[in-house]
Amino acid sequence: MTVVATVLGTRVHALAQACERALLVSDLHLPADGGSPFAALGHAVAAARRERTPLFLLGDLFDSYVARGQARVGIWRDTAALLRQLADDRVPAHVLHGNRDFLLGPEFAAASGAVVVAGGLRGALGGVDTLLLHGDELCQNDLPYQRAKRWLRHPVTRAIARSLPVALALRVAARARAKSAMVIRGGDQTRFLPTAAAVGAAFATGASRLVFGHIHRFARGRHGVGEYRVLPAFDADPVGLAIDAAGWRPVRCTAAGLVAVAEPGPCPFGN
Ligand SMILES: [Mn+2]
Repeated sequence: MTVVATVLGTRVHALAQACERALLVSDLHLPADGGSPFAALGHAVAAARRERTPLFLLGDLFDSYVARGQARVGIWRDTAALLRQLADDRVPAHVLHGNRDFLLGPEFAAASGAVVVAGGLRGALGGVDTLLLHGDELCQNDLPYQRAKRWLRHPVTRAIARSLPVALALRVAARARAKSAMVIRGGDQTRFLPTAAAVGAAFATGASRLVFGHIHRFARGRHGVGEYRVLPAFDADPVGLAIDAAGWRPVRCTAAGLVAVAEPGPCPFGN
């Protein structure tokens, strides 16, 4: 994929082709047992197939993904098989790396038929120049996280992690999640908000719209001349964003299809 910009260390790739329609969801955190978030992803995939709408998963599809062996077992294999239904129908699916599954690699792309994007994505969605990010890079006040991100994503760390046996990889991931949850509970919550400067850096790419997740808040607002949307955590409420030529609107993914939901308010930004 062609890298067209770098935003706060995140490489932004060009979307290969414009999409008249799109369905975007984020932060599914699919657990090992699948559960209701996996069922809701099934509803999203069914709607995307029915309406031939490209699907974009904006990161943290999985609660954790570390080793390449995971793509052959459990929820990771089942999710790849679910996304494969889209590929079989020639409906494109893109999976952006999140902070919990940035080790998703070519084995998952091969199994699912989805495009795995190691960073952000920019392209025309519903005729509007749109930038998609996971959103962790926007939380510039979370200095311990931003520092850890640098060594966690070092090629040597990644190569070791991706080759771990699955059982060991899952233990390592569970320990990291527990530590992160403790840090988040104990921290000054404004530290975990996107900063206004970071959102400005995203719009400095020239995109008219910005969509991200990561902070698990459902929001929309304006920043300068740009418009942004923040997707909620899909495992808490399976709400995504439907985009077409008429605009962009939040929808809930249900067994009965995509159901419109009320528009949220703006997101507070850190300084
Ligand atoms: Mn995240």
